[in-house]
Amino acid sequence: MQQYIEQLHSEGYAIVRGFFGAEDMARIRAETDRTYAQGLRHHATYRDHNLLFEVLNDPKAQRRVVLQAHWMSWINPYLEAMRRDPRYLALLQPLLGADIKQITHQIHWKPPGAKYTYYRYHQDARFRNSEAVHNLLHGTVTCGLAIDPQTQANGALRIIPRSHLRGYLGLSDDGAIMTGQTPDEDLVRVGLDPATAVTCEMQPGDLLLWTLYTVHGSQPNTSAMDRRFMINSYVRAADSARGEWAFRGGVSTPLGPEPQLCKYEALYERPGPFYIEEDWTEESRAAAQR
Ligand SMILES: O=C(O)CCC(=O)C(=O)O
Ligand SMILES: [Fe+2]
Repeated sequence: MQQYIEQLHSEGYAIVRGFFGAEDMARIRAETDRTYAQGLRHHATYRDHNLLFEVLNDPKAQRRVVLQAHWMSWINPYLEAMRRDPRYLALLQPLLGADIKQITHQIHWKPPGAKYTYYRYHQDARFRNSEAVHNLLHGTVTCGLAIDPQTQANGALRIIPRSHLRGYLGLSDDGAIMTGQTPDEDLVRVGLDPATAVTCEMQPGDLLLWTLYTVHGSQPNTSAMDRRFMINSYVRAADSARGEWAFRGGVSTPLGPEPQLCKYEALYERPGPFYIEEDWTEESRAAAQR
């Protein structure tokens, strides 16, 4: 584990090859497909407490697609156990200690043929409540599990090495994150060299680690296959008033009876369930102006 920790600290990312084996991945693929089908039952983005399905009527694919699911553990016992699998503890304990909470639990899809499958360059620190989560650089690790092979063509995550040492840079702060690709000038303006970007190509079962300050994004899926990716972000419990327990005193800890504040800050005021009609695509913004 030491080599991953060192690389995470020095480069801002590391790839653990073969974190989950072929049998685990077959089941994870099946549960991911089940989650997709559950999302597709909704006509638009749907929230119920921390559970979220981001659903879009994609203008290019001309069909409904699911782009993200959040906290699917509330409806999926297999994924609920998997998010706190002992292998995550073995990986995370040297970095975060034995008391670990989880702030994000997400599956992302990039359905083939869809238009909105890119992510502008950003730092995930923007998605944290900085009053409630501290020590953002060293108290948190985000883990991205390759469900499908992650390739240049299907929009694998891209990382700018050592960008995590630059503090918060404000990239893509002006709006939604999936609206296009970051122009090179935006990176240059904050002192980053676009040519240094690394495309994190991975096989199913590989795990990418990155920090909340690591600049990352991804290109659209131009291939005929999906790009399924599971993101779990863990935090040292002592640094965070947010998150669900994953490991408490080194013991894998299931979800309790009530959801805890994670990323959705209006959990108590507006728990749902409700629908959110999407308003961030070019098409919906143009329609709203007419
Ligand atoms: O799925 C991706 O390519 C990137 C997602 C991401 O960076 C995020 O949701 O913060
Ligand atoms: Fe991100």
